Amino acid sequence: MKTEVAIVGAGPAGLLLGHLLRAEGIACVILERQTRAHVESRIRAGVLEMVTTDLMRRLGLDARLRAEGMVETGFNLATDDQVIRIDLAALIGRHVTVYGQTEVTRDLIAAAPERGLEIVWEAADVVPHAVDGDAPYLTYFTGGEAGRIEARFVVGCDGFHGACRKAIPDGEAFDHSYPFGWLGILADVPPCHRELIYANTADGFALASMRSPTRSRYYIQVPLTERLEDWPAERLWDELARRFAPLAERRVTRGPALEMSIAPLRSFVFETMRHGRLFLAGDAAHIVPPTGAKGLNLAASDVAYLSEALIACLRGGDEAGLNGYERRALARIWKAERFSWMLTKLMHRFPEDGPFEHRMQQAELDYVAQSRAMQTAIAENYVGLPL
Ligand code: RFL
Ligand code: PHB
Repeated sequence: MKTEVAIVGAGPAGLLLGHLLRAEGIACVILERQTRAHVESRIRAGVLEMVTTDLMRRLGLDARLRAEGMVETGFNLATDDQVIRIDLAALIGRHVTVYGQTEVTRDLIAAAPERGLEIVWEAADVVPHAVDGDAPYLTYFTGGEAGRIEARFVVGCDGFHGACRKAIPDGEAFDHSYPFGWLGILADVPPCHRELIYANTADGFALASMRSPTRSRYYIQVPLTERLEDWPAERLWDELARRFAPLAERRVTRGPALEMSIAPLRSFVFETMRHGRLFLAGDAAHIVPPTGAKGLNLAASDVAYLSEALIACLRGGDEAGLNGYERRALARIWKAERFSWMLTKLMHRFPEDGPFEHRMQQAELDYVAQSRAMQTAIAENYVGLPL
């Protein structure tokens, strides 16, 4: 098979990139390791920046997002004794949209055939070859048969555990891990609060989020040693009820879990995002802890930059954009890394922290509560910095 751009991974980064390139008539193929059903059922992010919703609108693929997405004009930072509302609309005149990553992925996959975007599902053992020359190619297996795609460019959108980053010999990894994870639950029950609440409680961090007026998503901070088997849904509901009772508009409504999972928290940036004709985008190049709701949105901004650069090169022969991709992308990535790290530090209970560190968190939150400048800085970062 021959194409212009071969993309590895059909997560948000790969699918958005594929559609942005197809919109300019560029030939591309996506190789995805998993089945379509698996990709469409992964429960992950929930909060979209306007950068991300604007891309969906530009592609003309935002009909369901506009109909079903919940426009959020504010969110809350809470402690056991105060709830600080960050009024996004009043502070900066912008908003975010609650719309599941699962739904974004489904919309992009459903529109692929009509836009001529080919996705090869269950492509095993994908390996990039000859990326430092001008004839790169990918090899893979589907159903036991060997496949090969020759392309002008290869883009690794294959997530944190993907194959493409490993094909870059000379990168530098900046890595930071946190001594806890998030235990999450998704359930068809009305959320306890109209807007998201990020809470730093005596028992640890908790987040009340949602997917719709009838579907809730909650998380709590748990030690890394915690196992899912030890958390029957009722135990988690008890914990959530206790943490949110003093903070939320309504009691936490319980229901059967549609999904429960534990995700470790990590900050990671890989520099360089390019090796010859191989580029990285999204989680393949960087990870943020979910506290700032930045992961999916960074994947979207990476491919906004990269699609522009690939189009300029493939259609106009101008390589300047490709040469500048990494610098442009990293400038935005590091600011999102900083914000996610800062909000994680502010809102979680760290096992190594003592009373002094806790007073520092309280003082900072008190300052946020009183200072429009602090709230504005948080709001600007939460809705996403401009492209
Ligand atoms: P993905 O989504 O991981 O997609 C990568 C795709 O590549 C495939 N793949 C391969 N395919 C072929 N060959 C290989 N060797 C391959 N290796 C992997 C995988 O099967 C997959 O389909 O990466 P992408 O596209 O860069 O998107 C990144 C986002 O998924 C991620 O950053 C977010 O989910 C992070 N995140 C959040 N981001 C937000 O912007 N807002 C949020 O509210 C938010 N909440 C979250 C989150 C992530 C979470 N978890 C589970 C880590 C909440 C949680 C709990
Ligand atoms: C979610 O709804 O899954 C969600 C919301 C906000 C975050 C992280 C996850 O910061």
